[in-house]
Amino acid sequence: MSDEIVFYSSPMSRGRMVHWMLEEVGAPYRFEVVNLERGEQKKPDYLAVNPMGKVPAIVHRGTVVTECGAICTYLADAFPAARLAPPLDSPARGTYYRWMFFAGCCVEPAVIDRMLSRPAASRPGALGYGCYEDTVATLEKALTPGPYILGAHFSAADVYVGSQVGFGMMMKALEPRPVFQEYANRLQERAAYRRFMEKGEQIAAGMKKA
Ligand SMILES: N[C@@H](CCC(=O)N[C@@H](CS)C(=O)NCC(=O)O)C(=O)O
Repeated sequence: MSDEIVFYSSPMSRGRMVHWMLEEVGAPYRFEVVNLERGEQKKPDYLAVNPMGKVPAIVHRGTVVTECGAICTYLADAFPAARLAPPLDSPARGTYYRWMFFAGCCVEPAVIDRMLSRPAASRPGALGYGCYEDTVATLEKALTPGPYILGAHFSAADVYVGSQVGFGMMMKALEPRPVFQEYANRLQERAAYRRFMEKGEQIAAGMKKA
């Protein structure tokens, strides 16, 4: 069984989070471009990998993993030498899961709803994230004083939360509070972040030429 990670993605998609994570992990991976504009995500070959017809997805040691949060969590555990998750018996493990899930279940839908100017819910209590204001205030508190969401140590949770923060501010759907800006700047200085950006740009340029 191959140990290589096959990474299905498009350079201008949520797959960016996983691409960054793969660079943090440092394990060999093969980027398989799924061209969303050409609808390749809905073709049978790819639906056999992810029946949702969405990117990203990875295949590693014969197992398919989809959902950015799940993939980042999986990779941190599959490659412990990269030290991107607190040990299983550490109290920080609970905090780590907490913000991983908060990013996917609260930050992402709150930011996307704001980006799409979706009307406020008539019953905010029925929404997993409640309301945008509470979600953003909770996120700000979690990132204070930092420098990372678990405090002193960078982890996969920063890849996932930090990607949401960077994307939200870029789309003007997340208020550029100083805490968010400083956090995003700090993360973007990482060597793995720069590598993934450079590789992503090269892949995007190749797609334009093809
Ligand atoms: N919940 C998924 C969302 C994935 C997703 O929505 N991907 C978008 C790109 S950002 C996609 O593949 N869209 C193409 C489509 O739905 O046709 C995750 O976190 O991985």
